[in-house]
Amino acid sequence: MAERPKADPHPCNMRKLLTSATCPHCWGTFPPEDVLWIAESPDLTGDRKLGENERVRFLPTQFDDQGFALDADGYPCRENACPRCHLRLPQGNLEAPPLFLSIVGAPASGKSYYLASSTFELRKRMARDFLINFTDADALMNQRVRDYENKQFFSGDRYVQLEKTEKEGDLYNMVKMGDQQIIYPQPFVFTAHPTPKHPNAENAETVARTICLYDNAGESYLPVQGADSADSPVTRHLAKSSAIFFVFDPTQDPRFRSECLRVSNDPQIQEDYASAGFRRSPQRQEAVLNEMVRRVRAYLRMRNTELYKKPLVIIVGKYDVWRPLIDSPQVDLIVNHSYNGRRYNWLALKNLQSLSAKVRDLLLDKTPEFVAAAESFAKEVVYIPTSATGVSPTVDLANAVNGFRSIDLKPQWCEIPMLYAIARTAPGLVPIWKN
Ligand SMILES: Nc1nc2c(ncn2[C@@H]2O[C@H](COP(=O)(O)OP(=O)(O)OP(=O)(O)O)[C@@H](O)[C@H]2O)c(=O)[nH]1
Ligand SMILES: [Mg+2]
Repeated sequence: MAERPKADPHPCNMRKLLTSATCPHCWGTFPPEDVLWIAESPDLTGDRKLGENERVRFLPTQFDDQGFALDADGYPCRENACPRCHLRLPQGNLEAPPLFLSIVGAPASGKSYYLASSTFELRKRMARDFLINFTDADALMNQRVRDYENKQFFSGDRYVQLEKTEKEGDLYNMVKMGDQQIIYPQPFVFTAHPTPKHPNAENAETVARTICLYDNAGESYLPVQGADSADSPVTRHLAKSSAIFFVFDPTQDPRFRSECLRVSNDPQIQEDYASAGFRRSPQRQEAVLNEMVRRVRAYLRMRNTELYKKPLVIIVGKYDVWRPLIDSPQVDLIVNHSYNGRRYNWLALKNLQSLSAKVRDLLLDKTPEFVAAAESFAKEVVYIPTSATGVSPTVDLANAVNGFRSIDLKPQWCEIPMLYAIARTAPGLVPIWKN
């Protein structure tokens, strides 16, 4: 019998890998050939960092014909793990450069709703408008954000609400590093790569990105002892971020609120908001921004006067409440133009900048200290209004919060902050129309 041609066994020789990969859990960097494999055999359990219920992590010595590692029981394995923290690692993290995007904001500012609406919109719009496949790098790791999306957009005419993000629980992973138990936040990882009709389809390998997002509890961003520490480094993704999103909630500022009361009946801006079940941050939003600035400067060893060089996007949320406070809000942020004889969609930079200037003027009027704090930290600050829901939450007759119905939701501009961050920091994926 003719001998079967031997496939080169090591997976690193079978697909194009980065020279250095970054773990989305512990942010450690390592050469992809050091990646661990997770045993498939049900009998191989117990990991010194993750505990006895986790399957064994190992550095393989044997591979099957297709390049998959074989565990000690001879089972071909499919899943990888970080050599530093041993947590599960999507394959995309070995293949496409990571794009970390941090979503910062005070408690109840709307981070979780924004996250769900933005990923839900991006899944549709990236494919339809920008010929980009935006998809889960690992469906299991993204389960929480998929649950948020399902609740928000597939609950029909039932009233639903997203729960407050907790500071502990199943959104965190415990890892034993030496003698210490470290708590890492669960990352949500997406891959964004050109589809065959994208103008950069030929360069898919170089322009593709692995996008890493987190849903922190607002309390983790407050300037209080222990909110982020060596054994609970829950906001240290800030050090890796390509762009920072700060979710500013106008309904949490008394100066904005009195203006909003003229134009909206949203229950969050009413006197009895707490008895209806709504929350507000115990600290002012500019204090939360200043604390973020302090952490970023410390992690990146920046001097106090040094400007942050990556984009700081101020997401001014709950736009449905304060929309009437800026004039001519109708503007196209995505435009269609031709390139090399074919028509494509572009992010309209000039329109975005003029919208940003209007929102900045409003913030400067109502919360000048917030604008000053943002602009004395980052060189590039852009203000983007978004509404995760397009409508206000409802309360029932007994004045208890009902939440939202999927059939009523009309998110506005939730995809724009990420499109902007991708366009500015990952060249070749989302085109920018500059005129
Ligand atoms: N009107 C309006 N309300 C919103 C919108 N997005 C969120 N909310 C309300 O804001 C409240 C807080 O939203 P969350 O997304 O849970 O806030 P968060 O920042 O994740 O809060 P933590 O998890 O505590 O940090 C919810 O009760 C929602 O009803 C929006 O686009 N419009
Ligand atoms: Mg939340």
